[in-house]
Amino acid sequence: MKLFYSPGACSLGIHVVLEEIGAPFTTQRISTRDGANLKPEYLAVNPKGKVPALALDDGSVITEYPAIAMYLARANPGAKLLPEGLRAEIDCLSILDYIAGTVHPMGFTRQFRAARFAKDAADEARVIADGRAAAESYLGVLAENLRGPWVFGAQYTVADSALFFIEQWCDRAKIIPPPAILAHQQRMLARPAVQRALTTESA
Ligand SMILES: N[C@@H](CCC(=O)N[C@@H](CS)C(=O)NCC(=O)O)C(=O)O
Repeated sequence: MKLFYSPGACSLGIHVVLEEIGAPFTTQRISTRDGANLKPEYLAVNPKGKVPALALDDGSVITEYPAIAMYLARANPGAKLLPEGLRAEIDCLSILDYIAGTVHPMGFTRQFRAARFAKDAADEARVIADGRAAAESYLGVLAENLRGPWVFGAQYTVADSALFFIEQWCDRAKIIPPPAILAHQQRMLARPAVQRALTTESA
């Protein structure tokens, strides 16, 4: 397997999942800051021009965060990265989708890439403020869904690594999340798999 990631991007959550599983994988840095995600070589991998993308050993490529996370969890049942039972699994998918489809774009992309959403330069401050307010409200929902110590209680799952990239983005956006989220981030930072992913991405 090969993970295409950009340092500190949402792909960090998938990077953590791969480290948690412990199966062999390689990484390729595609820095969105440098526009590497829009170069023809990468568009040949993922025509959407986004990270993460996961290339499997059979040559196929999976895109979209929830799809990659669910694939990795289901393909590696021994790692126990999904809560048990169909109903709980669907709740996990629901969290992944909320993070990838709502919190990420509506809360944080609006802050980090305001120019994309603004009518003109003068409008950017409004877009950032709207993104910040939305992020704060979404973090409240995520805190309510956090049973502790992990999202699904005693079992660590792929929902935790998704929440982690959002927690790291709170630091970047200078947002102080609810205490339960802050405590979860500290627990994540203590995990060896998280430390390995952060070390690779900061190299
Ligand atoms: N819907 C995609 C979104 C992924 C996404 O937006 N990734 C960002 C990095 S966090 C990206 O690649 N941005 C590059 C760009 O938009 O130019 C997913 O959930 O995987």
